[in-house]
Amino acid sequence: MDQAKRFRENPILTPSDLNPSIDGVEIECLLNPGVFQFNGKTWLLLRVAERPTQQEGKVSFPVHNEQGGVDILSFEKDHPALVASDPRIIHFNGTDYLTTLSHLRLVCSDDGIHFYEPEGFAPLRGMGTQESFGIEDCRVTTMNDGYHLTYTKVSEFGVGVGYRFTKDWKYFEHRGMIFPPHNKDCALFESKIGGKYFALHRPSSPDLGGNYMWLAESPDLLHWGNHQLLAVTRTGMWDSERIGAGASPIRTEKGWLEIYHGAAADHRYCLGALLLDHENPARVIARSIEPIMEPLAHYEKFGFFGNVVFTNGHLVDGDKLRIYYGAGDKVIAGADFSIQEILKTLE
Ligand code: MAN
Repeated sequence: MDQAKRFRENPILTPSDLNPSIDGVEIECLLNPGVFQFNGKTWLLLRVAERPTQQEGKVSFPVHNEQGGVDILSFEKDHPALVASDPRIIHFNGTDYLTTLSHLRLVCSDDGIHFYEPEGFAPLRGMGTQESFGIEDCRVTTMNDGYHLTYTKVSEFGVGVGYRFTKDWKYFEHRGMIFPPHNKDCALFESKIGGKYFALHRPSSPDLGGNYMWLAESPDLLHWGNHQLLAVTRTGMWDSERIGAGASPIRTEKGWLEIYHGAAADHRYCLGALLLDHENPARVIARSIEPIMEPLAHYEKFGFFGNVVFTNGHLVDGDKLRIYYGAGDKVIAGADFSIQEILKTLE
């Protein structure tokens, strides 16, 4: 059952609320923000997806070049070597491309509902060959020493997990790729368990296996090992094709509560919950049978890629879980949940 209390103001941010990051492109989608608190405000680290205005008979999209600038590539729509059946991804002559280029942009708010772009905070952009198709879907994990950013690095060589660290959102330490392709949806635990760091991640093994959630541990957040399978897709259910972690697991009295996304073959993205053991997070205590949130609102059903609710950022205040999410791969929305209510569905 859908338990989300959606904000009355939804969607809270749409592409026209921001300016494109460079000349010659438009903002096509705002999606999947990381969330954190800083300087007494609520901040979102938005994924901003851009591309040039599309011309009749052509598909055009930006990519980063080796100098750190942006080139526009363009293919004829009726070219026999072009496969363009998914609005998000195309194949040309054996190479895969994304139809948009994403960067990450900071916005902040005093009330958690009305967001604006503050002065003096530069966007985060793809850098180097591993990020030539952009950076996406950043989880922001707040720890004692600062903010740990785990995000999707995309290039023609694959999709992997990147890691950057900051204390002030102005200077960033680039800590490289922590999970190589194909991997995404990496959420760090905010505290150590038994002296070790833990992360949820989602490798894909489509030929044998699937898009499953795994757990890894690390002494230093850089070197990850002892990988353990955590949860698989479920045949015949809403999460039969792919699953992946949302933001950091939430410590509750019953265990670690993880909000995750799942989709079936029809690409309808819903949210569910997993409950993991406090001491041994590789042990799943319970899992949602029904989604806790489904694409129901108009702005969730229709968009750049409709029928999507996707979250990778939240704030917890007592029993209140406030998620920010990408709706229809197009706009940003927010919703509140009661943690106790979610836990009840996991009994
Ligand atoms: C999938 C979707 C897209 C995303 C790419 C690369 O196709 O999740 O939104 O851009 O993967 O991560």
